[in-house]
Amino acid sequence: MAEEAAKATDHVETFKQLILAKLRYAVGKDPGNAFDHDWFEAVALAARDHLVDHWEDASLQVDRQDQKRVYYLSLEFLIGRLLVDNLSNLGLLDTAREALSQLGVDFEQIRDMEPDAALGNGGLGRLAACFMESMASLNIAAHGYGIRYEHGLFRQVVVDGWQQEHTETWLDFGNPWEFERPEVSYRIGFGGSVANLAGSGEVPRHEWLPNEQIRAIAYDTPVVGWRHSSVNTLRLWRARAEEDLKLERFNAGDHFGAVADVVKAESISRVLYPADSTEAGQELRLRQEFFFVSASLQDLIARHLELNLDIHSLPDRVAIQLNDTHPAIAVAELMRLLVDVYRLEWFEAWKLTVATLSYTNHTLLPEALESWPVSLMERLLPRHMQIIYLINAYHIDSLRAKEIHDFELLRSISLIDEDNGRRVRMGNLAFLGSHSINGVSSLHTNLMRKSVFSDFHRLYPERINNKTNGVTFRRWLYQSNPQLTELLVGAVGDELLDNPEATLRKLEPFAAKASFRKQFAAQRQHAKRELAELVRERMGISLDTQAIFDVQVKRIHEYKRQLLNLLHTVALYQAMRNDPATDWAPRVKIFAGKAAASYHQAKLIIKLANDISRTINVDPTLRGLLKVVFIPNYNVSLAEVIIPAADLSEQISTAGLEASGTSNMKFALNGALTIGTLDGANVEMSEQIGRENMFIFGMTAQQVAARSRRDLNMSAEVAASERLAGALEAIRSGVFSPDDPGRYVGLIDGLLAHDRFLVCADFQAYWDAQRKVDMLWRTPDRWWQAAVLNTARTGWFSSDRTIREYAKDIWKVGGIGD
Ligand code: NTF
Repeated sequence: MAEEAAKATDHVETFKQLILAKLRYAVGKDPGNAFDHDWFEAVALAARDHLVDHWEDASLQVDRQDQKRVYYLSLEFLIGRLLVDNLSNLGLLDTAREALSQLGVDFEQIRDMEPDAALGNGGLGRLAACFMESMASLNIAAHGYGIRYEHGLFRQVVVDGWQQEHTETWLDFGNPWEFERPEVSYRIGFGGSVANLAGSGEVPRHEWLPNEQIRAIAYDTPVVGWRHSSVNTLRLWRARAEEDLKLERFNAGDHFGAVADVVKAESISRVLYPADSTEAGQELRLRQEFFFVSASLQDLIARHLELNLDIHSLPDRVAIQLNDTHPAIAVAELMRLLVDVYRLEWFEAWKLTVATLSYTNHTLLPEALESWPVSLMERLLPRHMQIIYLINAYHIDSLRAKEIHDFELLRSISLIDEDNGRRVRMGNLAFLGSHSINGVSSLHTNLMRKSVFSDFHRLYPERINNKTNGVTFRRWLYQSNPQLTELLVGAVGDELLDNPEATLRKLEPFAAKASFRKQFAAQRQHAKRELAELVRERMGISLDTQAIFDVQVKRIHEYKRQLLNLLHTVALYQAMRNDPATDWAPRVKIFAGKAAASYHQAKLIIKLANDISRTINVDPTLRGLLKVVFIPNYNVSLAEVIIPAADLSEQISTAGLEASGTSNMKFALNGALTIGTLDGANVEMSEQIGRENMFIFGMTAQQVAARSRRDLNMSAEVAASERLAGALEAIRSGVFSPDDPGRYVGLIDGLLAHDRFLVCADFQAYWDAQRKVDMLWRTPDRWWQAAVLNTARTGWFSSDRTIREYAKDIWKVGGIGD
């Protein structure tokens, strides 16, 4: 014991010296004149030294063992902060904390200096980040490939209740985690023409002659697994012009013209997801997609060949996962590289392509399915357009050869949509070019088989498979909720940290122990006080931490139905006012989330939440029983504070529309009870956790489909519910918007006439479920029993489980040393 303590002291001393050295020689400061940010940088750089040591070991091991590698291509990685993540996985968190405290520096303050790496919009991007961490933890040799956006997701500022978007500037102080690799760079072409190089009678040979070339420069960030099991690489590409300056033009006095190409080239990696509703925006988005796909494919093929491997062995050594259709152009680019550059015969190249690629679908919403105008593709990627036509033609030939002549079927599986001004369907391209197509929850995968890909599914019944999403418990339990983690470890042992999937189950018997429930509730109180403090500091609103913290945080979208939650809020407000004598359970309604800049309806919903909040929070008749807050600028770091503090998790999307959801898992893991529809992964959560420990309500996906076929007019539903009618009327008539009484007339009238997301249709069921919430809250024994069971039964939703399934079923890879 004494020996261990001495060792720990040693480690602290060594780490302290490392921090001081970084502060002095890398940051150029002394402890006397260092700002908080300087300390953050020094600690990050100290941690990075440790990462690098393990990083080298890991890549040597992969090479030595000739491991098959996984490449995860994603336009988004929603990483958040890395300091605690890295320190914690390196086993250095306590060491760093102690070292800093000896230096008189507050760790929490330092931690807050790190900006979020917000290189993603929401679930899809955060899933990519969880997957990177799990792959490293499971010793799978993996690379993430994406774009190093100079500006991540916009910073949301709420002014007078309205969302404003401000440029996000995460790189302003540099990024201590990344390594710029100027020597790793590839040429990316756009436009131009295609030369036919074959003489008459020869096999056709083509060469793409782009008329625009830019450079992709690599930036590498190490991704460390739990207990530094291995360290993988996230390689993000930055766009650069071939030439920094057209000197001739500059000398001729054309100073702007001299750098015009630079601006155009570099705009590709300037900002995440430019709005794609305008023509220019659309083109930039396609440029981003091709840019990172081409750089990544060139890079991974170069690595494959460097290892002296034959190009024919690509699928034996390489698995490429396409995160949604954003990288789907990879199908055509890989074909181009194999056929035009490596001179493979077409059908051989096609076999390799399909065997190497696999594709994950993340949404069935028709407006989110990508397609590109043929004219744009022809102009920007002429050779790829030819290849897409060829893939299509060969495919249709092969079906005709099998006596499949059904015109409707051929039309629906075609890569070209002929109905809407000729467009390339990226989902169809990704499907056809992949050996595996997966959905992200059991319900979503089944709906995929029946809807978007039903015709493909008939032709290729073995290709569609399900991989239910998961989340990394390192970030979403150990790091975000250390107090709860400590309590759980105390109960079931520290095996929890290494094998939570199995160990969490051992918590079940503790649900019946009053003393444990009490401690569990005390941890929640602690987290709620921290969140309340944040809300007080940022917004000047004080919250009653004895109230139910009822939380809906996610992107603002009509299908996620924040509006349903707001209608309930208003109805509850009215009921409380009408009936002050009733013993109402006190509630705090917490909202957060960003709306796409061009999504007017979503922005109006944010305004409504703020209007409702402003009215309700000051109403003295409520005696503080109900409060509403909309916390601005939701991001990963804010989620890490909010999720541990939630009593109730709102997962109330219209059934059939939320592909999976992942915050639903994070909330349950932290012991919140879910109120939710049978949608996405909620279905599987209810199977694991037990319906009796959740508040499941509303129409099923099947009922939604049937009701939608009938009509979307809600007069009957509104007539049947006085409560709903009252809430709608209050919003419509301007009770919450006295400054502009007509503000919500359009919103409410639209809802009544055409309720696409069945908000009104599910209202009564939702109201009833909320009253069950109140009832359970009044019997704390039962509430906390259910809460403990939620945590105990969420082990299956670890992204380690998800990644193991991808590795076994799709990628056919094992871990290092397996
Ligand atoms: C999202 N899709 C889905 O909406 C979520 O339900 C799901 O949990 C995540 O993906 C992760 O699978 C998207 O963000 C997108 F872009 F596909 F619409």
